[in-house]
Amino acid sequence: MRIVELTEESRKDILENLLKRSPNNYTEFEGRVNAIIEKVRSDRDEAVFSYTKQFDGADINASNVLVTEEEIKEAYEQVDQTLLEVIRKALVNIRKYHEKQRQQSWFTSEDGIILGQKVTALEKVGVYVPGGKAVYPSSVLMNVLPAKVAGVDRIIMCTPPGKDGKVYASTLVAAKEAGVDEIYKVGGAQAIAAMAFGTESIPKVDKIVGPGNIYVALAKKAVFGYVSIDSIAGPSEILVLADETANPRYVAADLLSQAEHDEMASAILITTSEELAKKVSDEIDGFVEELSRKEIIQKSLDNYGYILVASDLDEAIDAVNEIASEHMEIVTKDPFHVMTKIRNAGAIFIGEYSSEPLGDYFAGPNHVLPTNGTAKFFSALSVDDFIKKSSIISYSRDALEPVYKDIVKFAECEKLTAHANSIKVRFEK
Ligand code: HSO
Ligand code: ZN
Repeated sequence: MRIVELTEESRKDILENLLKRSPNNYTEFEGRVNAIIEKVRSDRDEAVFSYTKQFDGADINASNVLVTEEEIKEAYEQVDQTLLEVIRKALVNIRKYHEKQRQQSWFTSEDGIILGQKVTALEKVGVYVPGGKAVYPSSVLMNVLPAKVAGVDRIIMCTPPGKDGKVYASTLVAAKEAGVDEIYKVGGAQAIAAMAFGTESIPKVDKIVGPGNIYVALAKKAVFGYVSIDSIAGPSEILVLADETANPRYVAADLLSQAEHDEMASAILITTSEELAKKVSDEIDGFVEELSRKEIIQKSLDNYGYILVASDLDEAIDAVNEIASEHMEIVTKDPFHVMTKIRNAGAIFIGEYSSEPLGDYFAGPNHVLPTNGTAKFFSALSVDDFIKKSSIISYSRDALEPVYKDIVKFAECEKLTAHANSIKVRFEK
């Protein structure tokens, strides 16, 4: 893996290279995606089923689009029973973590004035689950559980069928365990359009979450405003900040864990130790040979992998904050102190036993995280994504009277006399 000295210049070049991966840059697919959305909006089920035939090669219609109880039972029989136990254990941790995020409504009452914020869960949520290359039951849990904990009434799922019209058993089992209400065998931009606008078979939802390929990502962007969406996920990222105390073998293994996701994934080590840099590079060479996704890893490292050597920890931390990685690990002396200086990162893993896959599968925090520098302003998927807040305002006559003229003044200044009138009318003699 290339070793580069961290300078103003190298930092700028690397950032530019990383940002190329943003889904915002794939405008060339927008036309096709918009055409699919329009067609589904006008022809509804008919369009959805004909795209499913065209893109997935499956014969889906109104009578078999919904996964049946029978199919779910079959999935439970097929799925590895040890995996099922692991899913259940992870589920407990994820639920427990998200329960901490629940927000309460609040009210204040003072001198005839009651103000507050009423927290309400969204009514209907649609979770998209990709098929093909990226069948991740862990992502099913991560997308569904925060909605469940928030108290969403109805959670539906769309996932593409194979040619045989079947859906992956592990997806079905994870969905059932997490508490999904209905699963539809539809994928791609057509699934996003169906959930955004509704069809005869597929209900319109209030929010669509979940990862997908570029067509799914662009479709989610296009329907934003008709429905809410989670953020648009880009390729996975890991950034390890390490000093001379780090174990090079662990650091190398952790970098590769995210590089294996896809060729656009990025794995970066920033270290103050030149010696560690060299050792990690050697360890990586050793590991890559043994790993099954060797080709993907090699491409990802060639494209977006860096070992950066910084002259001191402050300079290293500055670069960490500028890159704003999806995941970061701190493997230094006094890592909790270093953590206080990290401003931008989706998830921070602290200490040498907190390797990134622990968070992907098991610890409890959500693995749906901001990518592509968006950790500067976005957070992990959470219960907050599935609630909304209504403001509460109640004034008594006695509370309104001393301030009513102020409000009238404000309204008149904006030349909104009907606004002024609605206040004045209450104090007519
Ligand atoms: N690391 C991915 C999530 C995932 N990893 C799912 C394994 N399975 C999010 O960046
Ligand atoms: Zn991962």
